[in-house]
Amino acid sequence: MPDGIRLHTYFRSSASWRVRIALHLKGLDYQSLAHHLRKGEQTSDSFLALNPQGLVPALEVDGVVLTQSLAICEYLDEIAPRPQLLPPVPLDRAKVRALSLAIACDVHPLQNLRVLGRLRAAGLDEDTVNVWARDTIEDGLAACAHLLADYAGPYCFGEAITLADICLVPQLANARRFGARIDYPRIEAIEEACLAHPAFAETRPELQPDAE
Ligand SMILES: N[C@@H](CCC(=O)N[C@@H](CS)C(=O)NCC(=O)O)C(=O)O
Repeated sequence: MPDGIRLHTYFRSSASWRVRIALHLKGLDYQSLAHHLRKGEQTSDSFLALNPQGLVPALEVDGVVLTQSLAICEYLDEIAPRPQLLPPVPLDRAKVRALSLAIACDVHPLQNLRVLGRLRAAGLDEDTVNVWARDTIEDGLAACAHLLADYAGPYCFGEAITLADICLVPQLANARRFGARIDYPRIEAIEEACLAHPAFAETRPELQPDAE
């Protein structure tokens, strides 16, 4: 097990929340280092030296820097295999990854701070930018509802929390922030089940030391 884990984070960052949930589930202690994204601290030379992408989260493990929340979660799953974030059966694992990637690759990046900033810089007004973010999230959640339709709860893919839940719940917080519709009973039930679990409840954005 690593001697020292440092998480570079921001309270409202949903990608950072994914990692906080995984660390909590695995019972791994870590030190939190906050970077204020709205003040642009992710673009400082010192942060770019850690993560040239200028994005949180980044995880320092015994001095080695890991980036990309899903790669970090899979790393944590490998060093601390219980509880498993990815199911043992390859077909199930592919389904969990597909939902996780649908959110992390196809929804979240389109409503990310820098993308919305670029839309504003291109001349879009605030309402149009918000509609972009809201519609992007609504399209993604509609697809997720379909991807989950054949599975029973309480979590996305059954009785065990997986990487899919770790991606879905933080994305729902973003959905609320942008006023996106979340009226899918299955998704609402998954969120409720997850938030009843300490790994989700105790790592919520509003409980972070840098929360505003
Ligand atoms: N694919 C990356 C996304 C990371 C990401 O977009 N982080 C956001 C916060 S949730 C960020 O740092 N945004 C800063 C910016 O857009 O400048 C991951 O999963 O780690």
